[in-house]
Amino acid sequence: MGKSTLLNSVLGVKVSITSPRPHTTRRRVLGVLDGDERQIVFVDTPGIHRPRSALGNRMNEASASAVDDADVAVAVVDARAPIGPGDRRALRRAREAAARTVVVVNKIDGIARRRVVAQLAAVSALGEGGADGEGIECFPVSARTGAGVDELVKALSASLPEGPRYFPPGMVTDVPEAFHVAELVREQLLVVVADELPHAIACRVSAWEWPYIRCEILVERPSQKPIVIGRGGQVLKTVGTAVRAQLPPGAYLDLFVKVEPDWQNRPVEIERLGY
Ligand SMILES: Nc1nc2c(ncn2[C@@H]2O[C@H](COP(=O)(O)OP(=O)(O)O)[C@@H](O)[C@H]2O)c(=O)[nH]1
Ligand SMILES: [Mg+2]
Repeated sequence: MGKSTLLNSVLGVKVSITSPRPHTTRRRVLGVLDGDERQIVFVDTPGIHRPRSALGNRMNEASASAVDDADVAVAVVDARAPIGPGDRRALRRAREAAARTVVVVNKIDGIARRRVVAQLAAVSALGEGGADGEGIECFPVSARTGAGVDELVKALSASLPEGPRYFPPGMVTDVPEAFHVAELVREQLLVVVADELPHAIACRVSAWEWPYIRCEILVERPSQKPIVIGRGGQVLKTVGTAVRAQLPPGAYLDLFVKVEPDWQNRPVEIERLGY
């Protein structure tokens, strides 16, 4: 849907990883947008889905509590796909929980204007007959190109209640650097091996003595290990190169693959991973 892409676009910095796979984001990620006048805190979430593991439950809890805490819930729907039961559920949940809900119709790049208009109308129709009798405010956006993002931020900014500046100047996210690097590794693994291992992978930085960074890649079964390593270590090489390109120059990234049976259902493991 593009929630994480949208957060990065709003901030102008990559704080949350993205991928075509659903459920890529596994924890709440804060993004702090500091203006002269006000600070806006955006909260990226995994999104609500049907959980299949302890991790899935935890991801749903993180999403639900983020909506409960928000002044405005921003529901993101895809301009290119029909609005489905999942969209409706998420929207209903947001309207119940948050003081105000707006809908972003994302991915308007590269599609005909009339399709965007039709999707905006479809979203508006969802609001009709709602218990509060109010319509739904919609914003056509491309998180990828940035089209419509300024308008969205301006509208959100204008509608937020006054409050304290929660974060110090210069703080862009609450995500620790080591977690972010582990996420960059997972993001690249999703590019290379996601077809074989959609949800089996987790990453954790286990040593950080700049410029040396050791990152462990957890898989669930021994049979998955060679897939992640690749023939002659090719997968790890490709992943390492792509991640290093996003780190400050000089970083030395050491990748290890470890079997951690059923980590997705072990609360202690989920906690240690920072999810
Ligand atoms: N064409 C296009 N693709 C987008 C846009 N926003 C996100 N995507 C792609 O949609 C996929 C899902 O994005 P992501 O931000 O990870 O979605 P999330 O799961 O909702 O956080 C990724 O492949 C993104 O590159 C957009 O505005 N236009
Ligand atoms: Mg995401």
